[in-house]
Amino acid sequence: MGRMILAMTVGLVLAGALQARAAPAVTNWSFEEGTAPVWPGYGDISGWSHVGTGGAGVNPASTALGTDYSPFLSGQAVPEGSRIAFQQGAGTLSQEVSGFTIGQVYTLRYYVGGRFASTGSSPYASVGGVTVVTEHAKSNTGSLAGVISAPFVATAETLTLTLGNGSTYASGDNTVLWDAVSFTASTKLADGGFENPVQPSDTGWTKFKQASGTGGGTLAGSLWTWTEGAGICQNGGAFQGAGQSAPEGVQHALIQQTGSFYQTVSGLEVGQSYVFTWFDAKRNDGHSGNPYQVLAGDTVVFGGTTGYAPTSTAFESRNSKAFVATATSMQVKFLGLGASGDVTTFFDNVYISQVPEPSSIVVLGMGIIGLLCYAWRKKR
Ligand SMILES: [Ca+2]
Ligand SMILES: [Ca+2]
Repeated sequence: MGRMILAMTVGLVLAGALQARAAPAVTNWSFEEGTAPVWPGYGDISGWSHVGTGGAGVNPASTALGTDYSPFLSGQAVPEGSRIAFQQGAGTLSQEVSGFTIGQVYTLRYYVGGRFASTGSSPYASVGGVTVVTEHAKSNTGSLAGVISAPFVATAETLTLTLGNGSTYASGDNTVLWDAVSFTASTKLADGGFENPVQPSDTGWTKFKQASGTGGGTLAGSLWTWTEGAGICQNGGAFQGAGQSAPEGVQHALIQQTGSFYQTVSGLEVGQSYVFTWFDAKRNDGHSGNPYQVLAGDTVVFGGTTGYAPTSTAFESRNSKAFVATATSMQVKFLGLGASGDVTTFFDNVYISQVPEPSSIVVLGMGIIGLLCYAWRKKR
């Protein structure tokens, strides 16, 4: 009975958090506003300030008439609407964004791309001066890629959003492409930071517990269900010979081999798209990462068929594919796939976020229906 009330309470808390909070709006978020760009596209970007060594502007979708109408987009599809922004050389695009709730967690989402396959750029993003997407290499890989930032806590109602291009991975004309820049309010899952229950804080082998029984701590009272080699460990314990601190709090989860941990997430809106975000790292001391999947219900939303094994001992931000809620409650499961050996992956800070562009999914759905109608007509 107590467990049932607890589960209902968790559901209610999530229901309020997931559905009630509006996300702050980014001005000209998809670069569709302002005067039509003139070839090759250099010019002001409505709502955004540009500072940098090179030019910036807007490119529309290619006309695909054999003319390189949008030289920076270079034939790639526009992810949202019919225009993208480009930024050439090191510098920033920025604007003030209002409407944040102080203390609320948000994630930043956008599409990012490069101009040429043979040369690279170095995109990154910050909010309120805090880096939320670290500088990384980007070239033209055929399409712009969706990026979801690490969750961050709003420290003011108005924060500066900066889309930057550095020089670490730059080559050639160092062009980065942007589209569909938006924020979404995020909700930490119940015990999403694995700080509960507190593991013993004395030394070595007592500072963790696995469902298989190993370790001196306990998993009793956790809002996750644990199996086999999955469990919780505290900073400074036996799994952290070289001192890998949890990115949130002082504890994180771990999975060895085929262990798993899962819980039911309540308060979902049927038909709405969501993503999970979290941090992972491989165990230190020369051990390999354990390949794992993340499942929403029965659907694999991260890791593919063979799983993903982290190769870094530093915690890094990951996100699932977007999935559509088919019920108001769905199970999320982190599942280890390591068949044998001392393979261990760490996890921390699991969040769920609404995908803020349901209109694009509706359009895609209509597109598929349109194609089916076309095929049906053609067949007749
Ligand atoms: Ca756009
Ligand atoms: Ca933690």
